[in-house]
Amino acid sequence: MKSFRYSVGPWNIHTGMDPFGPPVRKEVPFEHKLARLKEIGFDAIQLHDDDAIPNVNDFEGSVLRSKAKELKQQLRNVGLVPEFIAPRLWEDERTRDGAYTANSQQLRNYAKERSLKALEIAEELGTNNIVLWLAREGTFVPESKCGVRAVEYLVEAINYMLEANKNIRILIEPKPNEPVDKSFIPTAGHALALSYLTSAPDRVGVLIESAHSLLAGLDPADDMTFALAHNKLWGVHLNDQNGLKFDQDRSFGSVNLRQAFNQVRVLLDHQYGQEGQFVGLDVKALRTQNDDLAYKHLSNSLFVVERLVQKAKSLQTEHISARQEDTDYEELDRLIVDHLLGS
Ligand code: XUL
Ligand code: MN
Repeated sequence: MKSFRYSVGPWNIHTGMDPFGPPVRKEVPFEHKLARLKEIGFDAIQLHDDDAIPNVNDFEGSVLRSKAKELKQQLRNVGLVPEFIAPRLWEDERTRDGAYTANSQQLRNYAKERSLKALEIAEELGTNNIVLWLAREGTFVPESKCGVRAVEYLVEAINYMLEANKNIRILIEPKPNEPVDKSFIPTAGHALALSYLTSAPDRVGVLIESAHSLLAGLDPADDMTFALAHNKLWGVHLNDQNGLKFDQDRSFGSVNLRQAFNQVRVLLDHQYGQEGQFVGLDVKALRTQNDDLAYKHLSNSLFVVERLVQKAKSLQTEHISARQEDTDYEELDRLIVDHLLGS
């Protein structure tokens, strides 16, 4: 019996191409990915607008909607539900100066219109969740943009979406850098503060990705509890990350087991998932994996989450309370490490 409902994106099965080398594995057709993900134990699929409808720029109106309906049937046939749609605003050449925060009004308008397509796809698929990873909203050259105006543009774009569909809710996925040098919304704190500037703060929350918090020098579990305290933790992307480098999307728990444990512990302690939230992964297979072995990062991550659930549930809470009482935190530290080491 699984402890959470799990989700993952089709981009998490990939060819291993990186900025320094070509693909090392075959591209897996979308329908095969779906079947394999279901088999591994996932319940839901995360989708960018163009994962859902390839070349989404080329379609609109009833054609767009009928393609989304076909996908809905395809997902139903496999037994996966859609978790969210995310407009992919970082690949089109019109977003090279940013999307919602581009200096050109015409290009900002493109970003907003493209986002409406994500809303339409979401509506057809039957999900209310729109994820915004604000990939290119930031700077390399500080003088190139006004930070205050950038926040105003972001609020304007979010309000535009909230107004266009009164049922959707927006999950901001903060990340401090990559591909930009300095992001306008680098952390969960910034994302939450931004939510309160919008016209419907109750429909704007966050998705916390472990690696993104780590890249900001923060502890993912702390970002999660901060969002939980605001009742705005609506999604997570569990993975791992070795220090302040590029976004590594390592298998969950593979770098820092205690940090991974604490993410699972806070999710359990605060009944994450009871209102339908999914535990999402955003992990990449190492480039060394051949075609057949390029799914282990997914099954291993699920395995580690479930193992850590067992660890969190078997913690002797009375011992923790006693150490909180007498503030013997050295002993608390030892107790946790010993518990994680097992017998
Ligand atoms: C990028 C990232 C994205 C989002 C969805 O670092 O995490 O894949 O999760 O757009
Ligand atoms: Mn992510």
